[in-house]
Amino acid sequence: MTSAPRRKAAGAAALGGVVGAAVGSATGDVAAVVLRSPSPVAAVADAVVDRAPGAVLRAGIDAFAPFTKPVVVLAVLAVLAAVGAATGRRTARRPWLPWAVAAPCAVIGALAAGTIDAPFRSGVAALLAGVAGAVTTGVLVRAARGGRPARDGEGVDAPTASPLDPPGTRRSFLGLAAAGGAFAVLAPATVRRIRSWGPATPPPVGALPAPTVRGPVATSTFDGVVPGLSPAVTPNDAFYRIDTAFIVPRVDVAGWTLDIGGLVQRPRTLRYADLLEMPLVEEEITLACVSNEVGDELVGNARWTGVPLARLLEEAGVLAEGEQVMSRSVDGWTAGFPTSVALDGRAAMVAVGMNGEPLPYRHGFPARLVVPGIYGYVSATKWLAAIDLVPWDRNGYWVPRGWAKLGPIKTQSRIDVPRAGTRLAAGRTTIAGVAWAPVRGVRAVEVSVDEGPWQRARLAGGAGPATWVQWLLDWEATPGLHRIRVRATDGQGETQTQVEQDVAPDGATGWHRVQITVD
Ligand SMILES: Nc1nc2c(c(=O)[nH]1)N[C@H]1C(S)=C(S)[C@@H](COP(=O)(O)O)O[C@H]1N2
Ligand SMILES: [Mo]
Repeated sequence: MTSAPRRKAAGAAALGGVVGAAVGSATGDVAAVVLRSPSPVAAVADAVVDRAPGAVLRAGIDAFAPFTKPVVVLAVLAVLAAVGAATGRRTARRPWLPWAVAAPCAVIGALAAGTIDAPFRSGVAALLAGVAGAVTTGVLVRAARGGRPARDGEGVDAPTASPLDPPGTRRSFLGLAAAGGAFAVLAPATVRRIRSWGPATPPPVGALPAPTVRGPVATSTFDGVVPGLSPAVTPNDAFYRIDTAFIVPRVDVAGWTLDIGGLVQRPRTLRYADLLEMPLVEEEITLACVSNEVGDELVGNARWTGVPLARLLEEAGVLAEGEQVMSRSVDGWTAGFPTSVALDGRAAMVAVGMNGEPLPYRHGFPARLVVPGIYGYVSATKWLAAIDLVPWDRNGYWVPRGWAKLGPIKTQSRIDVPRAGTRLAAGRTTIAGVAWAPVRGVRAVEVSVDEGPWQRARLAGGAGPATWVQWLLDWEATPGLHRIRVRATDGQGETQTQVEQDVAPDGATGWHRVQITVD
């Protein structure tokens, strides 16, 4: 029979293993944020979601939308905690066990993260995670035992603290476990805070000059009509942020220049003041990330102010071999797209303003590129340092990392209201969302409830082809479980495909659907 103190010690060893697993996971996450590689635990969760076998598991995963990802991450953490507990319990007799368990965990994390991006850095992050997990487990199990090595003949369960153990061992175990737990909980959040630390808006650079040309803006929006519907124009502080910068570059405008060069007749260097002296245009343009999953929020619509890129290229005189506009940021990130895209009449610009203000630091102050109709990863360089005209065979940052060379934005529509998984009262309600197909424009949005007929939604008026459009549909909700789907048709009459495709290599496809309950 196991004595009560013995059980207590075994419990402490198990707790040590759980804390070890938590410290390992958190270390992997922190390392990934610092090294700008995918977080190993999140990557494993992604792999589970993407490769979930069988219809049952798939349905289970879908049922948690839009919380699928957090739920699966929690499940992965729960598995790690269970593995940690089992390991901790057995470590007293086998001091090498935490290493033997951490190694395969680290390999799985490295493979999952490394297949998404940055294989080498993913491996380093996973290695650090494994080492941190194993060391923490070892230290805590030893503390739980009062620092005594295992004796021959002792059972699998850790021995108890004996009257001969130094006083305060228990306290030191609890202190160490608490410290490990605190690290695991606080470090991932803290490192993310550091990542966006600092002022959001640049020091006053003076108000931007008024634009001389204004593009179309939505004349009748549905703002304020349905709570939860995305506003027609996304406020700066709510606009999604995607970049590889660990710390937001905070460029001093006094020393900043933009070089336009490469295969051009007249290379040129512009200062911030030079840009502001040129006639500025203002255009509403929807920016979308290629990594945006169907129904997700890596997309936003802003009113951008800037100098037309076509004008800058015409002044520079692009040579025939300058087939690609390759832009580079102050931190060395690059993006390229066909020169013809910049000259086909769309409102591509070097933007200095976002929604009437100078660009916020995190959105590219002092200047960035905005090109309607192509994903950000091939075009929307923030903290712009240079625009080079180059041959087509040169590649921007993400292309050798498995993303498509061309990145036209795919037609997409999203249900904002009701949110997936919510409960509604029966009766008249409104289904609402946004749809985008830049630069083809959105001609129609249709909604289907429970596989029923497609019904035309009402569209907000006047939005240009480069922006998303809000849509609404009134619905008589009847009690029960319902599935709502949406699809958009672009300005060329092409309806968004139902075929589901992952974000890599050139953007997700499929119809957004939400499941809700009506009481
Ligand atoms: N300098 C720099 N610019 C960048 C990136 C980056 O990593 N570094 N990421 C691009 C990507 S992938 C996207 S989707 C958009 C996002 O712009 P936002 O953060 O202003 O929304 O910026 C683009 N510009
Ligand atoms: Mo992106």
